Amino acid sequence: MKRRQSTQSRRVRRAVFSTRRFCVLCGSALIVVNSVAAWAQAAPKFDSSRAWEHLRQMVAIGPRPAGSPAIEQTRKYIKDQLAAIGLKAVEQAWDDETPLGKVHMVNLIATIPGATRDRLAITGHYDTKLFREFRFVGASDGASSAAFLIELARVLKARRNSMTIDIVFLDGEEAVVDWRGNDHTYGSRHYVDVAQRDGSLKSLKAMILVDMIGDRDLGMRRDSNSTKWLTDIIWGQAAKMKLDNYFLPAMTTVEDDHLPFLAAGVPSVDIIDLDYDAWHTQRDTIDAVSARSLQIVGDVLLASLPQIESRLVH
Ligand code: 1BN
Ligand code: ZN
Repeated sequence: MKRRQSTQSRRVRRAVFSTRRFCVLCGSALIVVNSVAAWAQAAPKFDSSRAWEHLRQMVAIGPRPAGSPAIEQTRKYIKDQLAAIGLKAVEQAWDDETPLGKVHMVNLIATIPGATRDRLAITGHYDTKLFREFRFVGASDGASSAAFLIELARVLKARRNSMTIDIVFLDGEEAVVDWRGNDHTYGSRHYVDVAQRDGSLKSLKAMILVDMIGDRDLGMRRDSNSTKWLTDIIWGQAAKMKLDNYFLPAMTTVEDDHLPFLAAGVPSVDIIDLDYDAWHTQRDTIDAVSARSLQIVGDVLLASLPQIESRLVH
């Protein structure tokens, strides 16, 4: 009797145990399924039709040189768009000395939280070069980077980021007169100066710059000034995605907003299409750019982020 009872209770215990094990498995499977579903919902893809609309709106404002009423209007557009996705753009304003006298400039910084305080900055300029002899609206050179960053901010806000991400809209990239001496990269130099002085540069682990990525005939060479490992990750990812006809293996050397970051010791990369025959001409209009080019850069950059994060987060 005793033995029968104990056999029975063993059987019951085994049944309970296996049911429990089944439930535990079931439960964890459910959790996995739910979190995969939440994850899929929470991480939207880069949507170039949204980016295209931002580009169109900024081009419609017209020429947007540093210090102009039109760049003030552009700032309002960027801030409003970021606010609509729940991000606050902090203004970093200053007056800089230029060959044409003092110019009021403003960088916009939107911070997207991540699992660590270590930061990755993703940057681009939103000013256009001042040309008096023709109307320059900078569809690729100015609007493409700003439009791209607004849409990227939307995607990254919904992503689980390993690092804090600063989306930085730089003012004053363009020369006020000529690209020589200090007449260029006002916004990036100012950002790095401030960060060095207030100590926040220490937490900035890398910088990714996008510039002139709208070219409808997109082709971006690797920049020899950029940090090799960052360039390798991004161009390598593009090759894996069979997009190496846009992220070309050929080399070039570019001076741009990444140089002040590199000089301060921040690993940096410039993703730029300088082989753009409308560059600094009145032909840099909406007809010379395409949403598809923005999509390609968005897809490659987002696919590269996990590798960049694992290199930087310990
Ligand atoms: C990029 C877009 N740049 C100016 N507008 C930087 C640059 C200046 C790149 C001179 C190459 C030469
Ligand atoms: Zn330019």
